Amino acid sequence: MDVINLRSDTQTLPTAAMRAAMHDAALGDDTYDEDPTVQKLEALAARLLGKEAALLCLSGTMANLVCLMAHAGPGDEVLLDPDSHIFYYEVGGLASVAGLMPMPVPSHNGLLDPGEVERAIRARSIHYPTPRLLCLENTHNRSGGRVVPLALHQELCAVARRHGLAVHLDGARLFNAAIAAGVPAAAYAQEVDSLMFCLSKGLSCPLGSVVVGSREFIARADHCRKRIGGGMRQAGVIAAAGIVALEQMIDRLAEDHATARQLALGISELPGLKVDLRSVETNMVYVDHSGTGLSTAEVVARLKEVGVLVSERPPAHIRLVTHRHHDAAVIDEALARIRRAMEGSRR
Ligand code: TLP
Repeated sequence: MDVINLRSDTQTLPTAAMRAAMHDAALGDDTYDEDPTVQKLEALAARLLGKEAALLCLSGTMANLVCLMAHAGPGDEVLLDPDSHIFYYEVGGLASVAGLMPMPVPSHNGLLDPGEVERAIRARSIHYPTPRLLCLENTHNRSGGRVVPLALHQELCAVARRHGLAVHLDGARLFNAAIAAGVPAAAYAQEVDSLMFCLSKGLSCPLGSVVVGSREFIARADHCRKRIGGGMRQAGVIAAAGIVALEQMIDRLAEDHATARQLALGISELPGLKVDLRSVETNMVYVDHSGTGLSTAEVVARLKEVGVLVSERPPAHIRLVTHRHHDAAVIDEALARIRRAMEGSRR
């Protein structure tokens, strides 16, 4: 039985074109600024997003951290959603490595409210840390891959600017957001001081995330990356796959959105399982399993027995993420297996 792996789009493997490009990549020492393939990827990313410069990092977590460090110093305050990836999943690097003070502003279904953000920005005072940065996330992971509409994104950035804050966008899946919103990714990028996007998710690279910003910001980010041990040598082997991703893999993300919808519609017909179909805007499906009477771990284990791998979002949800390895036929098979697993029958 072939396993259907829907735990994350991070599970994607590099394409044949990526492997060939990695094999053939021209290489040099990137710490000397001498890797031509890294330079090509960074120039391509900067151009695509309408920014002056770019910086390749090893992971999305590293890219976010480098941006936090480049924007703000120990004791400064960062406004962000407690459900954001930076706050929730990045091991507290914000505090432990960058020394920053989080000011949580909760989102509603992945969307921050500009008025609530504005009210959370405190006046400069001897008593308060200095607010320096607003962090945004698009698509918003913990709300089910929801898209922040461009107009709201613009409003949030305007609030930050009015109060002298910089804006960082965690755009791990920014191209999913842009495709779903029907606007160029550069339209989102234009509003922010820094953004990072991941090559290693739906775009199928084995690793790598890219930060874009002004030349001056990227020079600072480069320094911060080095400080946390992220200076690289012949990183063209990574960058080569990234170039293929940007040239060949962006448009097809729409297929993952279609299979996510197919999956969501199918699951919502199964007894005990609930999906808020409005939340399925990109490639993620969060399923409320509370109607089954099973714990999240039990649901995940049952699905694993029928060869469907999903992520736990306890206490009441599992997360399924679609990606290029699973087309509509595989999703039909996944639905059949999920039905069987939830009926309690085993293969
Ligand atoms: N997200 C992963 C897990 O960590 C949850 C996933 O499977 O979705 N920002 C966002 C919005 C992300 O979703 C992720 C990864 C990251 C940053 C971090 O990227 P990596 O894993 O490359 O450090």
